[in-house]
Amino acid sequence: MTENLSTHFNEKGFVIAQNLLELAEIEHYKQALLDAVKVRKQLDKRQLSEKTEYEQSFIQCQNLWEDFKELRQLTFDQRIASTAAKLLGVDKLRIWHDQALIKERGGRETDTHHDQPYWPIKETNTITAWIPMVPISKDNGHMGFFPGSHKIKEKRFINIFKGKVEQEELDELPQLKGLSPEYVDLNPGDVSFHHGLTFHNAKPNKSEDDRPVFTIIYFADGSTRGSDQFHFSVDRASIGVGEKIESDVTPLAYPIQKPPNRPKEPISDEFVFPKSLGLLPGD
Ligand SMILES: O=C(O)CCC(=O)C(=O)O
Repeated sequence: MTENLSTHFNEKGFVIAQNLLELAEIEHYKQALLDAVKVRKQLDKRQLSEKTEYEQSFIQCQNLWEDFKELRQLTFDQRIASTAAKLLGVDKLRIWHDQALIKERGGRETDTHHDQPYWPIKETNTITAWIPMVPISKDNGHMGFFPGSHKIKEKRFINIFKGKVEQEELDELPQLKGLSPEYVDLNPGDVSFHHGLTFHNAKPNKSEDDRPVFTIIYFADGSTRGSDQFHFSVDRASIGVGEKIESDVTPLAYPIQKPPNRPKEPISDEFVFPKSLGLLPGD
């Protein structure tokens, strides 16, 4: 990885690693992702218009690495994880969770937010790899990042789960003062990385096709639970406030020789086959 990527990431809170993965790999993972989402969403028969506003931004399925072996290879890919570690400037990373984010054709924008307040992790050494399976442009939900917004270390919980976020709420955020989002177009094989404190959003999907994306969220090994806010990544393993977040639900992601086994205690059916959204902050 070049120094330039780190410099860009430190300055702006996001960066694009071009051609990190091969096109043939992306074709393979795209099919694996679509198959996995089909299984996970088999009980959800709703049309886009019948979903909540939050769900109209994307179909979301988390911790696919646990029950889809092919995607486990991607979640624990060392090219992606080593880039994430270098960008954060840490030696070891753990998985917080992975997820599919499929912005359906006709899907609405993703409201402006930053991610860290959704996670009860005290330290803010967190980063997301956003891996598109198709070309991404202004027409199908490209992401926009507020450059430098990660430098203000204050966490602000923006409740995107309840529906459209009002502009007045965003206008009050010190992190966004004087900033406009930088929108990024990506090709399959490119991976974008954003810091957990970087504010971002995504445009609606006005194209004729769904926008399949896979994301992997990492945190620095040694991080601790910061509050009792519910999150499956800590509550499944009964990690208490103040304790180190280390369990088979959030295994080491870098450096490793091979992907880990799935957690001993499987995720519940309610999580795996939700009839609608659940288990998110704000529910
Ligand atoms: O894919 C999107 O539309 C939004 C992604 C996002 O908010 C994230 O990965 O943190």
